[in-house]
Amino acid sequence: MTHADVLKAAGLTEAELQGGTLAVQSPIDGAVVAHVHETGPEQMPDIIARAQAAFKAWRSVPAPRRGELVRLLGEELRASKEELAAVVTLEAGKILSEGLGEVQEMIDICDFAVGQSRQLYGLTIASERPGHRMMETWHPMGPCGVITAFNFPVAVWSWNTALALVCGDPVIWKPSEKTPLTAMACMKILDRALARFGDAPDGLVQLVIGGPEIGAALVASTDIPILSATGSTRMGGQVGPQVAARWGRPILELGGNNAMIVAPSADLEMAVRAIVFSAVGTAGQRCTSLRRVIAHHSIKDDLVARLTAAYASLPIGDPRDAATLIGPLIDQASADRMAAALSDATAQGGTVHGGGAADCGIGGAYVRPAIVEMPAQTEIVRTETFAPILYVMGYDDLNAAIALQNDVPQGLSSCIFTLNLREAEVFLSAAGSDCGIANVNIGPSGAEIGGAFGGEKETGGGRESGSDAWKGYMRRQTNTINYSAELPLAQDVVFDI
Ligand code: UN1
Repeated sequence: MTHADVLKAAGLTEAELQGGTLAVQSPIDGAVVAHVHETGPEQMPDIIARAQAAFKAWRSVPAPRRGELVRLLGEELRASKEELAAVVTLEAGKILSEGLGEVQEMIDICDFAVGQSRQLYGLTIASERPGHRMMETWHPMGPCGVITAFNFPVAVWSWNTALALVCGDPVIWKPSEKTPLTAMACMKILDRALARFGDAPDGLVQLVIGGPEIGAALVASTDIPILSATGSTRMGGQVGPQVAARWGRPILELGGNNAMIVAPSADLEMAVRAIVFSAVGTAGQRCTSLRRVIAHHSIKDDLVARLTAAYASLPIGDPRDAATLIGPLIDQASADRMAAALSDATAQGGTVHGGGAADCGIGGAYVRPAIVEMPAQTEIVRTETFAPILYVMGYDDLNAAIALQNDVPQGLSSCIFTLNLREAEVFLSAAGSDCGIANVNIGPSGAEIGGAFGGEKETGGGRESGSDAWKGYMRRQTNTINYSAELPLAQDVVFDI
């Protein structure tokens, strides 16, 4: 299929794809595939007012009925899975299987959120006063701004939106400027669900396309009480404090610098497979990508030899080709940053295996993944480079390995490969990994939606997706009800008048 065929199959029209000011390139071959229309900053007040009006209506719709809209969205996503995945591949450069996986992740969170719509539970609490009852109620919070990154151009939107909708919150979505077409295609699918649903308020989910000034309007507005932002630590470092300063609630999902500890007892065959998927999958452009291996000295050389052998045979190329495992980086600037990081690593004492451009003959920024043996955790190792670079370091003592793993500014995902129960439990203990995600005998990427997703330190502290992440989209109200004929005060305070 040509790029034009893919966009047409996803329902995008000529009028939507041409005549705008934002040029969209496919990383597959660098071709400019569209010029889309951008939202003007002057339109933002109206868009935010529409979201507020939608909130006034949506908050009073029973939550299970709100869940029905998300159920329909899940159905429509199932029906359009291939078409949407093809746009993800076209615009983000993901291989076919990962494009499909991204849409499956959306379907999964819809299913989860539908169930959640009947489980917005609050506690009942024992009151210290006679004739009193206490409880807590979860109420809708208000419009939720969702700023997403290019690397998961629709899944991250769906984690936020499926939950926000069942929680009673409208959504304004600002996708990455690099992936507006995927967002537009996704809105077509949502429109079909809305049409079947029938009576959703106008402006329940709105898409805004443009640069930082559009995002800034969402960040600044007190009418947007929740602002979920996924992207770089630099971006989050600006957005988080601004939202907090106006008493909004930021949900931040920022950089990672994810490690795997490989212990002497590890199943090395399994570890190699997990390392390769986590380090080079999505061309190393997941926030959960594996960036550091900390291997016990007794198995380190064997592991590096197995990894370099596995890396040598990885098919790099057109992500639409079913045999490809490594597609392009999002753009040439990413490839330049990878090259700069590798030369920094060399200057800091590293030995580089691989790296460099891979000429696939079709344009696009294709690179060979790199393994870099490092004598120590130097500055470049502590830096997240959004590319397939894997730093390998050695250790002798597990506690030192855990300390090394934790000694980076980021705290998203982590894992250990070991068959030793004590080591595994130490890694998961309070004195173990300091990350939001810690796994045993599984790589750090490819998390399921059922768990809360996010991490600590410069990763931003936000949690999205499963577990009780829904609470981030609601306000908690504590209720005390007096059904007695007396008015006793708490803490035995006497205040007779
Ligand atoms: C991201 O890279 O921003 O765990 C999200 C994973 C995916 C989500 C990654 N489920 O790798």
